[in-house]
Amino acid sequence: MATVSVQEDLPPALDSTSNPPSIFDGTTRLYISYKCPYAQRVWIARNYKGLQDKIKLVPIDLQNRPSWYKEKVYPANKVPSLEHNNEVKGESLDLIKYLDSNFEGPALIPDDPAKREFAEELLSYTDIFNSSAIAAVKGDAEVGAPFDYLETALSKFDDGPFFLGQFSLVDIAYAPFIERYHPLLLDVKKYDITTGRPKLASWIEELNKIDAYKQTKRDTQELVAHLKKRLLVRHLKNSGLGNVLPRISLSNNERTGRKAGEAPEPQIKNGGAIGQKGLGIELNSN
Ligand SMILES: N[C@@H](CCC(=O)N[C@@H](CS)C(=O)NCC(=O)O)C(=O)O
Repeated sequence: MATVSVQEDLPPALDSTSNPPSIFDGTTRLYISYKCPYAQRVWIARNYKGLQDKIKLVPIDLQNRPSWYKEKVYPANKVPSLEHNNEVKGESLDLIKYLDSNFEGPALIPDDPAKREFAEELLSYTDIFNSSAIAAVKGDAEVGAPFDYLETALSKFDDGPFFLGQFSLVDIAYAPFIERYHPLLLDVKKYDITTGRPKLASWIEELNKIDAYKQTKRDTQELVAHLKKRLLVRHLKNSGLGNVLPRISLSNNERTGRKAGEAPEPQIKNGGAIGQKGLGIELNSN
């Protein structure tokens, strides 16, 4: 279903020097980090349901986090979290369901029981998918398996290009991660997850036409550079060189969430550190 496209001016991220919003004043707030794929899920759901005026985005700079976030908003100190009806809730998969059940806008889950059952199966696979894909990036596992799973899943319903045919919360759950793994695996392993997977290729193409998602997308080069930078930092830490690492400063883009090109991320030239076994990578990068 088509939704009204609203192009928002994205607010700058709040950091340790920022005052808190007036918490529990009746405003519904979605706390995110512009670079967090988990937060991105809820951001996409909010946009798709056309809730831009009802749910205020509050981006947080996780690397220079305001202390009030943990103290007053969300003791788990993670994003995403949603302040609604004098309560704060977390966990991205719970939140996308919560938005769907408690707010107006196009439904994110179809009524068809078979599709609902399949949705649960696919949602419960997301963590396994992520660990398998991370292991693949690190070189600890065969790259293809998690993406083969998605290709097969995309063949189940043929009334549209998405996991349940029409766009749903399952697509939202996977989109931010595919957005990262696709270019990262191309860059690090020269592995194209769409080769030999026509359904996945078409899913990515169709996803990129959804405004609610497009507005949350990070610049690809910036994402890849950021993830590689984290790989390198982790590698240096693991090799005992962490104490000589300079503090990594955020680019302007990272602070404001502005799209790419305006202040390019420094490129990591040390390709040799990438892809070695045992390198850590967190796609839930701050
Ligand atoms: N299971 C959580 C994961 C959320 C998460 O790990 N968020 C990261 C950023 S992408 C975070 O807030 N990290 C901060 C920290 O762990 O201190 C969800 O699905 O919402």
